[in-house]
Amino acid sequence: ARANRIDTVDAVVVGAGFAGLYAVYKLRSLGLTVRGIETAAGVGGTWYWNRYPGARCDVESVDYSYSFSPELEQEWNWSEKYATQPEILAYINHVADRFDLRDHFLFETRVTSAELDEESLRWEVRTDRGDVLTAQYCIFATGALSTANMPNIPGRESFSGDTHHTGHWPHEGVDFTGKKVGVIGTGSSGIQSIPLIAEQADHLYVFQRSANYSVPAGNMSWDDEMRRAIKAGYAERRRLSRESGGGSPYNAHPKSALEVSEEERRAAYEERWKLGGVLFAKTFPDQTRTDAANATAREFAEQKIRRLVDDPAIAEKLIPNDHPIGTKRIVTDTHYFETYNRPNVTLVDLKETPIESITRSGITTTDTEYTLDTLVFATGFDAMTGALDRMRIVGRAGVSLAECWSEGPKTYLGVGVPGFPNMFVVTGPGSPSVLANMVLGAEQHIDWIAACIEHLWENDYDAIEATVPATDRWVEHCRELASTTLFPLANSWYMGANIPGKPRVFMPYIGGFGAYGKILAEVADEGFRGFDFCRSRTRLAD
Ligand code: NA7
Repeated sequence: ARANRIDTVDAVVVGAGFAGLYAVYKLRSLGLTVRGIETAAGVGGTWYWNRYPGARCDVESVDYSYSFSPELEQEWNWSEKYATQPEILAYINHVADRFDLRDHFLFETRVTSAELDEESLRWEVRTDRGDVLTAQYCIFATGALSTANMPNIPGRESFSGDTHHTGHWPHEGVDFTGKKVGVIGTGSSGIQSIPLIAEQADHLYVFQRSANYSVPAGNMSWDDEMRRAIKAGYAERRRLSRESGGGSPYNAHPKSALEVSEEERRAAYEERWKLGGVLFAKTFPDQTRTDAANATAREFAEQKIRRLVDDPAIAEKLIPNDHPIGTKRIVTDTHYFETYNRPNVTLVDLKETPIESITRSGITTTDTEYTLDTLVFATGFDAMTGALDRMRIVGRAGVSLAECWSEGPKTYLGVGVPGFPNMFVVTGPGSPSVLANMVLGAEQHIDWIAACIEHLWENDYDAIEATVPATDRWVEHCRELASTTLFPLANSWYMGANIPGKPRVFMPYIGGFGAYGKILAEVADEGFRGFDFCRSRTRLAD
C-alpha cells in the first residue's frame, strides 16, 4: 500500500476515462499542477470496466476518438468501423503513454468527499486511502454511465453460482462453456453480449423486462485504403461532427418523415439501417418529435424484427410496445434478434411472468423455476448523477450537491452549479452528454473550462460560480426542449426511471451538439455570461 498523499495542487480531476485524461492533459498545458484520482487500477473509465463479451462503442471508432491532436488522429489505426472494448482500451492506454498522463493519477483510489472552504474558495478532496488534497479547481470527469445498477431482487445474495454485472466484468473473462446462463436485462449491454454468450453456453435464458429497438451495426473491418481516405478527410469529418446534432458527421434528412413519399421514406430508412445502429433514430428530423413520424420508423423497424426471428410469437415479444422508437437509446447489435432462432436460447418475458425471487439454484418467476449456473446482470447504471451522488460534495453553507439535486440535477450549461464555485462537471446533466459523442463532448467541455480558468487569471479572480437565475433559466430551457420531443414518454435512464426513487427528470440537453457548442462559445465570448466571479476572502485579507 502506498503512503497517504497530503498535497496542494491547482486542480483535482476525478476520473481517468476519456474526459479525465484530456482534462489532465489540457490543464497541465496551461501550467497548472494537476492530480488525477481514479478508482480503477488503470485508465479507461467505461472501457476499463465494461469487459463483457461483445462490448463495443455504438459511435464509429474514427469519431469516438480524440480530436485534440491531429498527429494522434493520423497515427492510430482503427481496425473496424465500430471498435471493440479491448481496442478502445488499448487506444486510451496508448494516449496515456504518448502524452505521459499516467503519472498524474492516483489509481485504485476512490474520492469519498470534496468540500469547499468558503474562506479560501479552495476544495478539500478526500479519498478512501486517506489522501487529502486541496485544490483551487475540482473537476468531476466521473462519467455518465459509471455507477452500476444492481436491482434489489429478493434473494439476490443467495444464488450459489457466479454472478456478474456487465459493468464490472472480470479481467480474466468468463467461460460459459457447458453452463446454464441467465441474463437479466436487454439494453445495450444485454443485447451486445447475448449473441456471444449464446454461442458458448449450454443454454441461455434471457430475462426481458422491456424489449428494446436494436439496429444491426453493419460493422466492417477497415483496410489501409479506407483508413487513408478517412485520415485524409479527418479535419472535415470533425468539422461536420462539431456542427451536427449528435457529434458524428451525420445529419437528418432535410424533410419531415411525413412530407416525403412512402417510397422516399422507405429508402431513407433503408439507407440508415444499412449505415447501422443508433443513427437510425435520426433518419428524419421529426422522428422523435411527433407520434405520426415516429410510427413510420417503428413500423419499419418492427418489420425487420419480424423478418429476423423465425417464431412469430417470439418476434412479437421482442418488439417494444412501451416507448416510441429512439426515446430509449437504440441499440447497435451484431446478430441479436437471430440469436432467438437458436435452440439453446429461451426468451423469458418478465411482463407476462415477473421474477419472484432469486434462489440458491436460479431464478423463480411467477410460473417457472429456472436452474442456472451463472447469472449476468445487464441491468444498466444509475446514469448521469450516480457517481456524483455517491461522493460527499459539499459547497457553500455546508449544502451538499445531493441535497441541491434532490428534485433532479440542476446545472448551468451542464458544467457549473450555483453554490459550488470552481467545481466543474464534465458532460454532466444539462449538457448533450450521452445524447452525443462523449469524446468530442468531453473535449468541448474541457477546452471551455480551460478558457474559463484563463479568464479568471486575466481578470485576477479566484473563483467562478454559476448564478442561480442563469441556472434556473437553463434548467427550464432544457425541460422545455425535452417537452417538445417524445423522450419524456419513455421509462428510460435518461429520465432516471430505471432507478427506484430517482426523480423523473429528462437529464440531458436535447437541443443538439452543434447548437450547444454555439451556446458555450457565446457564453464565453460574453465574458462567461451567467457566472459570477469573485476573489477569496483569505486573499482579500492579505
Ligand atoms: P440499460 O440500457 O439501462 O438496460 C438495462 C436493462 O436491464 C433494461 O433492459 C432493463 O429493463 C433491465 N433491468 C433493470 N432492472 C431490472 C430488473 N430489476 N428486473 C429486470 N430487468 C431489469 O443499460 P445498459 O448497460 O444495457 O446500457 C446503458 C447504455 O450504455 C446504453 O444505452 C448505451 O448508451 C451504452 P427496463 O428497460 O428498465 O424495463
